Amino acid sequence: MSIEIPDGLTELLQSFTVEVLRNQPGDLLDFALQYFIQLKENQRGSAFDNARNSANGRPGDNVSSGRAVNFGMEAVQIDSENEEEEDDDEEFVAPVINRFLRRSSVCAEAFNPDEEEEDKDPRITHPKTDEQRHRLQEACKNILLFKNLDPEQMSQVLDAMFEMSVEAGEHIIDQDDDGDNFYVIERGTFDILMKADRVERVVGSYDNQGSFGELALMYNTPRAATIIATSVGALWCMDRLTFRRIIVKNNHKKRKMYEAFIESLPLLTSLQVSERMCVVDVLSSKTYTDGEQIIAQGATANCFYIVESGQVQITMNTSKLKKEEGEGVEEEVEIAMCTRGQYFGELALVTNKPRAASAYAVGNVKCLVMDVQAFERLLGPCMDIMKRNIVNYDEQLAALFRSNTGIHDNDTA
Ligand code: 1OR
Ligand code: 1OR
Repeated sequence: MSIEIPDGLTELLQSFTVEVLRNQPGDLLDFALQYFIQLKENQRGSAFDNARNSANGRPGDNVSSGRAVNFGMEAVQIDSENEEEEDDDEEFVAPVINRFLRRSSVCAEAFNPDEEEEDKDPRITHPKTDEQRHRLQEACKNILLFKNLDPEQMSQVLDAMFEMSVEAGEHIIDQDDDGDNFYVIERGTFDILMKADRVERVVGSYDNQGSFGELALMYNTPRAATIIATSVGALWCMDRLTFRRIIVKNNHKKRKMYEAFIESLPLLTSLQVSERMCVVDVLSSKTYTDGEQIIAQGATANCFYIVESGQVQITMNTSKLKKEEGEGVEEEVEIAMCTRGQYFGELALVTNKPRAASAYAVGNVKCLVMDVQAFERLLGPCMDIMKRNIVNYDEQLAALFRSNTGIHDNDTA
């Protein structure tokens, strides 16, 4: 008796196996679940993708062959000028994400350096005056994506960047376009707009700092949002090839380094494996010395923190805890201590208010830091856990407030 092998089974299993080998997931079952769900989602969205891809002159995916989901996208296309053994069929792999359902979690394994030839591309250098280089260094000082680069990589980044002036109203990026450059803001304000059900609305903004345009380059997806200048401004731009050669390659290392730690975080349990890896892509590690202030109460919030090592003391100014200020000198009291795996700095981002407390390093501390845009984009599914904690803060604050003002629950009796 012969057993009939259903059409497509071999290809389906083959492509799944390739993805497993490429990604080496910690949890195979979770990965398989996600892989096949995305395959199904892509199948549903393929009519749109195929139309769009053919408009772009790009081959659409052959969903039925089981090649539609590729977490290790674009191992072949990038740096392709020097790759002779490139296979036409593999030239372009469509984005994994269903743009309409899961827009907020654009993510995938972006690069496999083992499959790429080291540094074959000519380095791109845009000559700069000392004054320009100084301004560029200032603008790049706080860019999280650059934080983990070694000095040689950083110098290549600075060499490759070029300046661009912008006018108010200018579209720097249009949603759904292909990605060309990554941008660092030197000055100016910019709106972030996204389309949902054909209606475009402002979902965020940049105010004279930060960077954008990394997602399309990291994951080879269409631009996830539109970015419009709302004032005159200046940007530093980095071409796609340099971005991939340096930043994406560095992210690959980061994934290996932080995979186990990220998997262990209770906060991120609601995220799928590949989403957790995308969290790693946007995190950067910052170190603080004993007593150094990480967050200042009352300040505007830009970042979210996870303690990687050491302890972080959270303190609050006593005026916040007392009904009557007045007589005494204000002091800061400890309200919490965060250790490895715990997070802080979420409250101001969730409530859109200034920082509720300060944070200080106790001894040497390492934190993983994420900017507000990435926080909003990636941590939506973790919001329930955060909100439960925020309710705790409120209860504790109310209790402290009562004890400092002599008001007790049973006083009312
Ligand atoms: P890109 O290459 O896709 C558009 O081009 C850029 O907008 C994108 O990279 C990011 O750098 C930037 N969701 C997606 N992209 C965002 C977001 C965002 N914010 C900034 N960009 N958000 C999720 C909204 C559900 C956050 C909004 C605050
Ligand atoms: P943030 O963005 O406001 C300060 O910056 C961070 O301190 C805050 O987010 C929280 O992540 C963290 N009340 C308010 N914020 C707290 C608290 C807290 N604990 C830690 N943070 N309370 C302590 C509850 C054990 C209540 C205060 C009495």
